[in-house]
Amino acid sequence: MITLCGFAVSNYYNKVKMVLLEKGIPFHEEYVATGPKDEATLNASPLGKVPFIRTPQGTLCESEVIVEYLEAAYPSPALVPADPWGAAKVRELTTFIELHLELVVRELYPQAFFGGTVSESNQTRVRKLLEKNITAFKRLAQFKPYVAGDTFTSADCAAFVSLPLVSMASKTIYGVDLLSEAGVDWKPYIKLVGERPSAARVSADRKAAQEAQIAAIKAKAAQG
Ligand SMILES: N[C@@H](CCC(=O)N[C@@H](CS)C(=O)NCC(=O)O)C(=O)O
Repeated sequence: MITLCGFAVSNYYNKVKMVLLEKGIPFHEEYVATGPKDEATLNASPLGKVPFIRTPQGTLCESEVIVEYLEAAYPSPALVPADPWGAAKVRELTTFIELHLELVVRELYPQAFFGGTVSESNQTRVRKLLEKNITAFKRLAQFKPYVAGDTFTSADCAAFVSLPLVSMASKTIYGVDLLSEAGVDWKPYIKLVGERPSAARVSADRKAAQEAQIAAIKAKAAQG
């Protein structure tokens, strides 16, 4: 049995969870927070990042590596086309979403979601890069109706968890949803994918985890 380690608010955790659910792979979830780590956790994920998985063979970190392992070990239903070209196009999109959109917009999260601040100069630098990268992503993304074309793929698992973050963070920091402003019609796409049972479960679990987090913060504040 596979154990998925991390937490339900993490987009990378949720991408892997969606793949597990889409493939019908039995799995347990184990809550692992980020921050200070014990030796066992660092041996599984040396940067202390989530997600990672525990398997009977050992542990594995880096969400896209995990997704590729799951695709190879549990090929049916396929979330990546069998032909090498189709498979590469799916990976190209996932790389664009995670490396050129999510990793860039992540710099805004401290202020957008966690009550911290991002300096004006960093906000300006990130905006420039995001605008450039979103324009580039628009050239690749198909939305016909799925991000890589007419078939649901693992790139949709990446897009479903990351595109709303690009929109929300940019809207909060700049007052503009940079995805929509660039003409990326992401909302109907997220609605379509959101109707899949895997996506609905991931979203419901994320919402419950976020509500629990907020309740815990309030309870701590009330204690003084
Ligand atoms: N490249 C990693 C990124 C994972 C990642 O950044 N996870 C976040 C949570 S969404 C995390 O663990 N952050 C804590 C940290 O960077 O120390 C992957 O794809 O698994």
